[in-house]
Formats: sequence, structure tokens, C-alpha cells
Amino acid sequence: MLQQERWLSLQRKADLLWQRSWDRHLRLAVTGLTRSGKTAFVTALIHQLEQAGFSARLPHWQVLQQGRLLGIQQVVQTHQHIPTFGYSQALTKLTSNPPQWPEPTQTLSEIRLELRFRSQNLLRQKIGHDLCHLYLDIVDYPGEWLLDLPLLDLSYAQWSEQIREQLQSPQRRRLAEPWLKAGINWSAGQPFTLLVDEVAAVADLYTQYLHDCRQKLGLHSIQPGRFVLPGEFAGAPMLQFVPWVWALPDSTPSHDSLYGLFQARYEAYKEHVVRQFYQKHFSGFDRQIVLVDCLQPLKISQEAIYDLRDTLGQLLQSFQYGNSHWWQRLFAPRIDKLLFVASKADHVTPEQHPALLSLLRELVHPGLARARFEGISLECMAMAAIRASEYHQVEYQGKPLTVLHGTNLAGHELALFPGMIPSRIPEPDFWQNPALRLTDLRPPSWNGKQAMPHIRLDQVLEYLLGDKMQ
Ligand SMILES: Nc1nc2c(ncn2[C@@H]2O[C@H](COP(=O)(O)OP(=O)(O)OP(=O)(O)O)[C@@H](O)[C@H]2O)c(=O)[nH]1
Ligand SMILES: [Mg+2]
Repeated sequence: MLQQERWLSLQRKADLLWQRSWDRHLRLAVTGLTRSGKTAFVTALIHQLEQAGFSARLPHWQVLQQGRLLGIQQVVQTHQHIPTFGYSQALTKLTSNPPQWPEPTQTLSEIRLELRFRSQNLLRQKIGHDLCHLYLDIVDYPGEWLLDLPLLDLSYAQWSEQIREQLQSPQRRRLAEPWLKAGINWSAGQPFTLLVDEVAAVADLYTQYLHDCRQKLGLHSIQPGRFVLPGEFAGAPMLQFVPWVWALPDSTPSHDSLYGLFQARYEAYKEHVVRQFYQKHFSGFDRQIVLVDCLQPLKISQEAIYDLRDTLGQLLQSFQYGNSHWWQRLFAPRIDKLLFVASKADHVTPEQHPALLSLLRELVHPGLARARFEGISLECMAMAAIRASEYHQVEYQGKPLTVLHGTNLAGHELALFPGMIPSRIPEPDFWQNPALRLTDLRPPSWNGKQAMPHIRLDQVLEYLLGDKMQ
């Protein structure tokens, strides 16, 4: 029995190697910060693939345009321990009456598709071997997990110092009051055993502070990321520590002191959460798409948009190649294409898309300039996985104006000009006199049979899969 299992496992590995050596396997990772549109994107992508050759409109996807695509089906995923992406649940939501967006997701999931096509390689055609398969694994994971990467390079003391610096911001400081106050009487050398419950309570307050930073200030650079998205680690002691921002210890604190315990938990977090994620998942990705909601910070503040820029910069460090730290070389050895996408472009009128793209480029650029990438192709696009609006031309003050039509989440129909998207990070007065009217839209009414409307999903497909389907 055991031998049979071993044989099967060997066979699976051999199959995988065979597929890889013939370029028939692609692991596509989809990430982005919370609510950036990952689940909607993966759902729309699978749905468009299923509809390819039927009702899907994908003019830029060449394998389809050239009539070489033969079919697509969902197949059993290779990793049995990873949750399956909830495709049918997402479709059920989108086809409900009234249509709803898929539920938020908290953890990593994957789905495997088999794409059959005819190769345009003349040699393959000549020898009658032009029928090809591409096994596409799509992995959806929270971008916040990547933001923990820099922790691998920081000691507990250095990380605490960084948080102390962040607290110079009056807005952050105000939100941090509850946990700062709760720990104010602590001293670093105090024995931990007397404070077990207190530590858990302060860690909860610190977690609440991270949530508040995100929800009230629209900030994304929050650490440790798993405090807000714990996934399978919920309740583990290694998620119960806080940065040491009070009086520093005079001498090296013992391991059973408060400081010593926080230090040990911080190191455990790095080892079991951060390093494990990179080793188990990140190092296996071939291509990566990062979704960015550039419109959200435009509704909030200049601090929020600078925070998004800095966060994207941190995220880019994960993909850095070349003369980088040892762990970066170890963990990111093979991603060859990296695509940044400004998601939800259907919230603005089409003539604003170039400005949206330019804003995305400005947000990503500082990170790109700092990082060194070798053998990796980078691209930026503006896209809507599911187009929830339509556009019409009207005459306004004697001039033509494009107006956006859609339905808001409360079910009211809208016809509005959402405003001009700044092509660069705007000055603070942009938020003092807000000229943008960006409203969350209900998904389009849809019977589940026809392909859903989208914006440039075919260009995304061509960039990510085109060269693998020659
Ligand atoms: N109009 C429009 N809205 C979108 C689109 N994609 C996502 N949204 C909106 O963004 C919200 C979040 O989308 P999700 O796909 O759940 O985003 P996510 O990144 O998976 O979110 P988490 O799982 O919570 O991290 C949705 O509920 C929609 O309101 C899109 O293509 N068009
Ligand atoms: Mg999701």
C-alpha cells in the first residue's frame, strides 16, 4: 500500500517535471492589497476562459483570435493541502438577484485549469504534434503577506524602532493611544509569567490599531500583516506580541522577561509565518499579477496615496533580483513576468484611463527605480475584470461629455461624470475640494450564460499567457 502511494507520488512528480520541461505548466500568482479586486479578477478570468470560443470578447488574445484554442476545463489541483479557489461561490453571488460581489477572502487559495490549443510551431505541425496542453495554476493570496518580507532582515529591536518612528505621525499616534497606554507601566525586564493575560489584551489592542490604520486612515503599510489576516494562525501565541516602544532595557533582557518573550515570538513569527510562506508558495510562482486600487486613496487623503506608493515599493522588494539579499535570491528565483494593474477602471470614463495608468506608473516607479530586476519583464495596465458601468455621450455646455451609467450598491441608478483622474500624485488641495465622484458600483445584471463585460482583460491574458501558447 505504502509502496503504491510512493509510486503514485513519484509519478505525480515525474508528470510535473515533464510538463515543466515542455513549458506546459504555469503557476500564476494573483495578489494585491485587501479589496483590490483579486477574487473578482480570478473569477472573471476563469469565466472568460470558459466562454472563450463562445460569447467572450477577447480580441487581443491571439491564440483565440487565430482559432487555435480548442478548449478549457478545470482539473484537479496538485496541492491537496491548499484550499480551492471558490469559483462557483463567486459565480453564485454574481448571478444572484440583485447581483452581488464575491465575499472577501482571507487566505491563499488555488485553482488548476487545463487549456488545450494547437501550436503554431511549424516543426510541431509537420510531425503532427501540434496539439498542446497548458496547465495553469492560479493562486490568489493577500498582498499583505508580502509586506512582512522586510521583517526577515530586521531584529526585534530594529523593527520596534521603525514602529516608534511611524508613531511620530499625529494621526497614527492618536489611534495608537489605547495600546500605548495599556503598556505604559511595563518594564522590559519584568517576568512575563505575571502578565500573560495583559499581554494578550495589549496584543489585541495593537491588532485593533492596525485595523484602524487601514480602515480610518486608508493605510496599508501595517506590520505584522498576519495580525489583521491571521488565516490558519489565528490564536497562535506567536501572534501575541507588540513592538517595544516604551523605555528601552538597560541590559540584555532575560528570555523569561517581557522583552525576551516578545523577541522570541517575533522570531517565531518570522520563521513560521514569513519564511514558510516564501518557501512553500512564493518560490514556486512563475508569473505574478499585482492588482492596485488607485482610486481608493484618491477618495481619502494625500497620506493614503503616499502610503500606497510606499507599500507598493515594499511589495516590489519581494521581486527584486540581482545583487540582492541572500533570502531574496533564494526565494524569488524564477518569476519572469510581473504585471501591475490599476483595477476597477470601469469607475471612470474611458478618456480617463491614460491618466489612471500614468498614476499607477507614478505609484510603482520609485519601487522600480530602487530595485534591481534581472530577466524579469514588467508591465503596467488599467483594467476592469468585471465592467459594472456603461458610457454614453451627452452634450454639456455645448461640448460633448462622456457620462458613466451604473447602479450603486443601494440599487439606485446613476448617470454621472466621475471627474478627472490626476495623472500624478496630486497636491493636498485636491482633497480639500474633492472634484471626484467615485461610487462603488453593483455588478452588472447577468444570467451566467453570456460572457461578462470587462475592460482589457484580453490584454492581460495575452501578456500573461500569450508566449506560452505559441
Ligand atoms: N466596478 C468594479 N468593482 C470591482 C471590480 N473588482 C472588484 N470590485 C470591487 O472591489 C471589491 C473587492 O473586490 P474583491 O475581488 O473581493 O477584492 P479582493 O482583493 O479579493 O478582496 P479581499 O479578498 O477582501 O482582500 C468588490 O466587492 C467590488 O466592490 C471591477 O472589476 N469593477
Ligand atoms: Mg478576495
